[in-house]
This record gives sequence, C-alpha cells and structure tokens, in this order.
Amino acid sequence: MSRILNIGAAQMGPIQPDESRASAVARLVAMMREAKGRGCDFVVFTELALTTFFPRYYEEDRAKMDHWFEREMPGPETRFLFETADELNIGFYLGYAELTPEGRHFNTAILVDGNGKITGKYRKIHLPGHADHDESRIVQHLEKRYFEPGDMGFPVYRQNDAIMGMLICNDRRWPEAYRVLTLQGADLVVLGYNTPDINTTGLYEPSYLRSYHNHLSMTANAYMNSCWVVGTAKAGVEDGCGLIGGSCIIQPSGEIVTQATTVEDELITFACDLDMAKLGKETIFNYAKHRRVEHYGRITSQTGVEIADQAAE
Ligand code: ING
Repeated sequence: MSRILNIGAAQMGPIQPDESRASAVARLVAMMREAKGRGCDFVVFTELALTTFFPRYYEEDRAKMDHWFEREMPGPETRFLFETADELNIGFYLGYAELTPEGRHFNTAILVDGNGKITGKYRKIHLPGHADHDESRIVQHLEKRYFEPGDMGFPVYRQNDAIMGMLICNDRRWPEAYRVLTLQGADLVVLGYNTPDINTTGLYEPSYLRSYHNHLSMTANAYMNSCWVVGTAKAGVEDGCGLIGGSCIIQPSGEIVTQATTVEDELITFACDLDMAKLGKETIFNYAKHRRVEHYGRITSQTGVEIADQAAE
C-alpha cells in the first residue's frame, strides 16, 4: 500500500520589520487551517517565519538583535500555532531564530507533530553572507554575524509515515546536505528559504538566475538523492528588499509537481506518494550497490586548489 502524505507548502509574503509576531503567527495559523481544509497532514512553513529577514541589518551591539530571537519554543506568542496543530491534527516544519538558555544563536527549524509536540530540530549549517559590515554590498547579509553554524549535523526523523530531514535555505545549494540525509534513508526533505531577488554583493548576476538556481538546487538534488523536496519561500518586498518566491513541491524524479505563482501568502499542496522514492533508491541511486566511496581517493576538508597544487609537486 502506498504511503501518501498530503503536504502543504505555506509560502509567506513579506514580514515587515514592524510586524508583530502575533500577526505573523496569525498568518501561519490561517494557512495551517487552509491546509487542513485542503486535506493536508503536514505543512512546511518557511525560514525565519516569525520575523523579517533581520540579517539584512547591521548592528554593532549584537545583543540589540536578540529581540528577533525566540528564547522558548513554543513561547507565549507562538503557542497558538502549536495549539492549532493539536486541534487540527496536522504536523509542521517551522523556521525561526533560536536563542538558547546558554546564550547561543542559531537559525533553526523544528518538526512538530499532530499533537503540537516538537519531534525534531535542525540548526542551519551553511550560513551565507558575512560577519562584519560590508560597505560594498547593496544589502547586508549578516547571517555569519548573528548565527553560529548548526551543531546538530543533519538528523532524520520518522514522522507522518516518512523518513524526514530538514534543511534551511542556503543548505539546499550544497549536495552533501541531501546526501547525508538520504544516506540515513530520508525520502522527504523539507526546507524554508529567504532568498534575495538580486545578488546583494553588487556583482552582476542576471536576476532570472535567482529563481533558476533556486529550483535547480532542489530539483537536481531530489533526483540525485531520490527523495521528495519541499521548498517554502518567504517572498515579496521586505523593507524595500526583494525576496524570490517559487515555493515548490518536487517528486523524486526531480520534477516540480506544484509551485507558487505569487509572492504573497500562498498555500500549495500535493498528495505525495512517498514510495515514489523507492525507484531511485533501489535502482540508479542504490548507494549500497553503486556508490563507491572507497574508490573516491583522498577526501579532505582542503579546497581543490590545495590538493591540485600538492599533486603538482
Ligand atoms: N539566503 C540565500 C540563499 O542561499 C544566497 C543566500 C542567495 C546565497 C543566492 C547564494 C546565492 O538562498 C539564505 N538565507 O541563505
């Protein structure tokens, strides 16, 4: 019998800097209710789904940015979302900025089950951008200033009949991330993203490439790892800064089965047959039969240039 998981990707439109968490949570709850009404068992929200993308702002005193972070999850302003999940018996992925009791800062995502209980956590490993103010940039991208790299590796969780892994935004551009998850059996990878619609370094990049690379990163890795991929955007113009949309649900063949067409709050849904992952996992991407790590040669953390130079010696 096929394992059908009815999934919703709940794309968010912009969250302006002065929008309250209560307002953002109300928008998430509305899409959760819409997802339930459309038969969903699980809904994927986005990265930093409770606030504006605050790493675009430079603050000398990092402590002054702590108000963008959640000290507890659920907390007073987010409990409503968890209570609604319990009421509707629907699970979800939620991205947010985490401030731990020890004072550590992470770009975090959690899995929550249909009883409103947290069943899994992931902390973003690939932090793009920079740590200090970069005056050459059109817009700052200070994730390296405000977050530590994740310290949990890439865990997988059995939930809603799936083996589910989480990524966050820039992680989706790194093939290793999907491979580590699918080496653990993942047949579903869920992620949120906040992606500027221009190259904020000021280097020229045709803007259409932003959307092309977004889908390329996820579709190629869905195929090469034979897994479903759900990518959910925070989209639209936040404080004058554009973010791409393009939220989508991708089947293990690498084909997009549904995608968002706006840059607003928009729910897309699909009845995902998780067993579609079996074809690739049992044939072309059967790691046990065909993957030959022992023949890959020296794998080090060095960059290719260092290795090539050494080879030339
Ligand atoms: N945002 C962007 C992302 O990886 C980025 C940053 C965009 C890096 C385009 C490289 C190219 O989608 C986050 N939040 O990671």
